[in-house]
Amino acid sequence: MSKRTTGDSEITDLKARQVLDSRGNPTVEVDVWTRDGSTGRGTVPSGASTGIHEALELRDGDMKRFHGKGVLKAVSNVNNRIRSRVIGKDARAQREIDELMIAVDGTPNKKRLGANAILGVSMAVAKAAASSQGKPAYKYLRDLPSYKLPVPMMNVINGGKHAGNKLAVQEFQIEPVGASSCSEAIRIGDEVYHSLGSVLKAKYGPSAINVGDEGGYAPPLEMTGDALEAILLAISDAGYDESTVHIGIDAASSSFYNNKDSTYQLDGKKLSAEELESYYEELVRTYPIRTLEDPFDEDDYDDFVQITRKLGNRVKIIGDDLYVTNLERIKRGILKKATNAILIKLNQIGTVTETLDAIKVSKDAGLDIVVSHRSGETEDTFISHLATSQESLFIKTGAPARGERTAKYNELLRIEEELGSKALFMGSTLK
Ligand code: 2PG
Ligand code: MG
Repeated sequence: MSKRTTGDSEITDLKARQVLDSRGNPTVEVDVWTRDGSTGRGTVPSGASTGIHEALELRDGDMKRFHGKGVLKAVSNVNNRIRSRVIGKDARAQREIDELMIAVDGTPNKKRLGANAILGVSMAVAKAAASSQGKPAYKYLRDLPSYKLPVPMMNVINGGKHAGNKLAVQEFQIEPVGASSCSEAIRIGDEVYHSLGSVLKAKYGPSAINVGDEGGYAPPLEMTGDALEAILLAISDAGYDESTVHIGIDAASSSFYNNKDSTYQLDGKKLSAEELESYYEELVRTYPIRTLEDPFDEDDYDDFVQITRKLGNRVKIIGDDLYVTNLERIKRGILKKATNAILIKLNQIGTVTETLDAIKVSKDAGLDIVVSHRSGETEDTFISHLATSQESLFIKTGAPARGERTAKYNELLRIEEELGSKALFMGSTLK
């Protein structure tokens, strides 16, 4: 298509549709067009272990369609209420457009229009603006002379709500921090992933290499230690050691927390918060665990404070369900020194602008950033650009397997190639 005036980023149209995510659930996709013929597409992910404080994902509830999970209301909100207000705006006016949608919604958790409707537009607008400026999205989001690419945090064993096994811990990750580049880290992570497949198959039989929602293996295990032992063995079988590949855990502990008696159910035991903390300490002593996400329930700021005090000099304590990328909750955590790192998910809050604000405030307070996918994903690669532009320490986007996960890692490979000598690597800060 011949462009009229390159760089004329006035929005001429936008359109939403219902498509499927990686779990086969409906999700919102939005296309935005600008006057110079540029386009941007945003496809919205969806969580399973969603925090109770997240922005609302609007679903139809019509049990005759997609078992109630349709998103036609959200699609219609984009095509009607949002479209008429956004046409004519400059796609570069990200904040203005995001704030307009927040105002039209008018609720604290975006329940009227749906955070899925709003985010689809927000991401599509950012991508259309980048394309209109002739820039890759990472460069449009932040123009830097060089970029530090994130360390891949690859989820190689799935448990919790992402798998049909009995592991309480949701994610066991490998972090190839000792690599010299992001692409080398992806290669190392991939090699360890395949070694792990062999380890699990030999020990637990062929069905142990069936995979969970994020592409990690979902072996029939119950004990946290068994999963960690298998990963340790895989790291050495692949020819690496603990200085090159660290281990991370996302406990997603709200999923095994019982608020009636304030206990946590894992490894066949019922543990108090204090007992769980001692257990984490023991794990960190035994295994090269350097990141620990959501070790306690999403409202237990004080237990986060305790563990950060105890382990924070060696381990990144990451708040995910605790913060839900929400500025108010992040500020509370900063005041209390609840964690030393934060997980960032666009759809927890619902706009690109609020996500960038959350990153800025977190960074200014000295928190490390981990840009993250959701367990229900799409082919969208915006988070690879977001992580690169914000110099996120890690990118958490599942195993190096399944198209919706590899889409993000592959985009990082392309970004690194495009940047050439201007591509640096975050791993060097962690060795
Ligand atoms: C998490 C995420 C992503 P979900 O807890 O960090 O791995 O899971 O998208 O299901 O909330
Ligand atoms: Mg999490």
